[in-house]
Amino acid sequence: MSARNAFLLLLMLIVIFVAEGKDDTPQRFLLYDVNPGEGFNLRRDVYLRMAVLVSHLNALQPWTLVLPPWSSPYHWRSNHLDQERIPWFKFFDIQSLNKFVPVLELHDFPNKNKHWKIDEVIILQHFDFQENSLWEEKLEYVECNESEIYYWKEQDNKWRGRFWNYANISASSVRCMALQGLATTLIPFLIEQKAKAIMLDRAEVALHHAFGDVEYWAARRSMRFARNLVEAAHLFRKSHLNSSNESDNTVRPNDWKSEEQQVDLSLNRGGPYIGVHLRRKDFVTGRAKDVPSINSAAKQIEKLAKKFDVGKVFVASDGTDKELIELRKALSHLMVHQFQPTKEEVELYLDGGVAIIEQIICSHARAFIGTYESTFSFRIQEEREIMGFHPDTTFQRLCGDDDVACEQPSRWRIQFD
Ligand SMILES: Nc1nc2c(ncn2[C@@H]2O[C@H](COP(=O)(O)OP(=O)(O)O)[C@@H](O)[C@H]2O)c(=O)[nH]1
Ligand SMILES: [Mg+2]
Repeated sequence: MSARNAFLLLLMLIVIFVAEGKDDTPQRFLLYDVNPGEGFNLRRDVYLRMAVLVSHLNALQPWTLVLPPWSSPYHWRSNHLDQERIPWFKFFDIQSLNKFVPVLELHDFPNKNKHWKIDEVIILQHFDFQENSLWEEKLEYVECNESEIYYWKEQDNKWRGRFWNYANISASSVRCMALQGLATTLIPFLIEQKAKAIMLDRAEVALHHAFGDVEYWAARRSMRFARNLVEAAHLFRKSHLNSSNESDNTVRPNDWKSEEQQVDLSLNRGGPYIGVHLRRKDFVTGRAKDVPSINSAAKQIEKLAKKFDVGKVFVASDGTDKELIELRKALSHLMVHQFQPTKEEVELYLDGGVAIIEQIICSHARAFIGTYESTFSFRIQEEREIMGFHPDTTFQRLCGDDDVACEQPSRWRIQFD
């Protein structure tokens, strides 16, 4: 071998060595899932808890958060559509999420011949309730609550389970852990594990690290919606509600990281309409005291329209056609608008996307009124906080028919650094 070739060989070996050396701290992956009964908007809240957890983990080791595909929560009613295993990009701006913590769609999670392997599944559960015990952060391995285990071991010694309705995912181990604490309470445990890919199931058991602080809001601000949904909402605002970011004074930078706290808290920002979220279905029976009749809702909406001096109302609702016809009748003095997608639009946006378009339109209104304890309404309030609306225009809710006291929503105000 010539001296030159020997030198090149040496150089190559050094390059390989250095590249290998970088792998000393291998990439680790956090996957998660939520109680199947939980709806879309609570799931978005659980995402924030996991994203903040991964952000803290990343200060110690390189971790990536794997985005759990969406599968038909029971509220998605377009049964003719396949609404299983929906990737996040259908609803959210992945690049924007990535600017808070590294995220990966499940289909991009490393696999072998289209088989995905998770090293460890940890099913979180609550500690048994003990009267008079002081609250302290704690976690320990426990026996699985029979009712909460969705996993089984097959003959190949691998665990199968729901896994977001994918058949080609398995886990090497499944254990249950009782947790009383914050998502970040799990950090020492997660760091200590040797497993490369860990999944937390029932992740909603873990609480927010610090609900409502600057970091929470940074994660929340990174949850920008998919561009086509934003555009559909903007088109609707323009053509039906005389509303645009320019005329409403709600222009925002493309990158949430360069967003600044809005200082114009005038009551006149937003489009010239009232945004209403009228949650019906299970809320009508489940929370009868706190949810108004259609007639009472109409009276409350009318009052608000008068107060803000607007003649238009945008109604987002999961109510029946009959309920909405009744509402329109009772609001005959006002122009009532709903987002009524064509068949093609539903196919394109899916039920989840349609709901998001309605949320965006509500969030841009001069004033918003939501439904008591609906996470769908909460997410609209947050969106309005991010845009810097006056809190008096945001934290309002429809009151039950006989609820004279009618407590208004807590004002979870945005925090910027
Ligand atoms: N399109 C549309 N869907 C809604 C509306 N309100 C509720 N839904 C649907 O019902 C689900 C409600 O569940 P969830 O997100 O858990 O919110 P919550 O139950 O109100 O706290 C939403 O995810 C939507 O699919 C609405 O105003 N418009
Ligand atoms: Mg729900």
